[in-house]
Amino acid sequence: MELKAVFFDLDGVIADSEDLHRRAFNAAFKEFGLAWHWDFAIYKELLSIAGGQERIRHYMGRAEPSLLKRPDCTNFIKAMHKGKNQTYNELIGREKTLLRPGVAELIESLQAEQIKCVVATSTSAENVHAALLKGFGKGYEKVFATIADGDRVEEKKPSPDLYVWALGEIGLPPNACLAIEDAPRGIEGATAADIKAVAVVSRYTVGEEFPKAAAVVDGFGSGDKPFELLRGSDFGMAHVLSPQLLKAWLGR
Ligand code: XBP
Repeated sequence: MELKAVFFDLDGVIADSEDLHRRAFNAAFKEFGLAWHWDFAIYKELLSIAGGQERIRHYMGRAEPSLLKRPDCTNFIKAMHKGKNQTYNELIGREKTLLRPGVAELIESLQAEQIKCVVATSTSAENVHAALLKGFGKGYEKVFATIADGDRVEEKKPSPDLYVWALGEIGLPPNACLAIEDAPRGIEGATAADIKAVAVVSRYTVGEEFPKAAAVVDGFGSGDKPFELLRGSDFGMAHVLSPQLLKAWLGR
């Protein structure tokens, strides 16, 4: 089947933003009087839980389970997450660039071939808006055929729901699409929706296993900084993610 659409995860794939989320979570914990601190190692582990509110609830269960019994626990988590998002927005504003090197070039070359670009992320709508606005400017909605954010579905990744929702929006079968993810649970979500997926590892997922990925690389690659192929075939092509290479991976 011909490649008609490419799904991009947001945090870790389009944007190098996961550490900003981490710092924003820590600021919210402080603001809400919690002596919690998520360092790199803890956050790496917690990234297996998709969604900010889900991640807070999960950690609460292990760090301070009595809080889960508070009658206003859900609202407490919601308020903390809201505070976290405000800080995240401020942190984004201070960044020079948020996009991972090479992603804008890949999106441009896909569009030149009329291949749709889609965002598929567990992240909440307001944070998706903030990140894409920073990355692509006011016209970001025109860059993507559709944006599947975490508020669209009940079950986030590794559930296939986001992907299934997005397939419905663009009206394409899964075998005409390829997903780019940086984390195993993202690859799970895409493949559970029958979409072939490749991993572009990020700073938080280096060294992880991606058993279901068709290929694994360490970045998008560019002329002066080609990606390293960690698994799969490059079909003899240059180590830069290009429509040709994505088509070759889909074809396998
Ligand atoms: C992204 C996430 C999100 C962000 C924060 O998942 O897990 O939780 O870390 O999102 P994926 P919030 O990259 O697999 O799509 O906006 O919910 O805080």
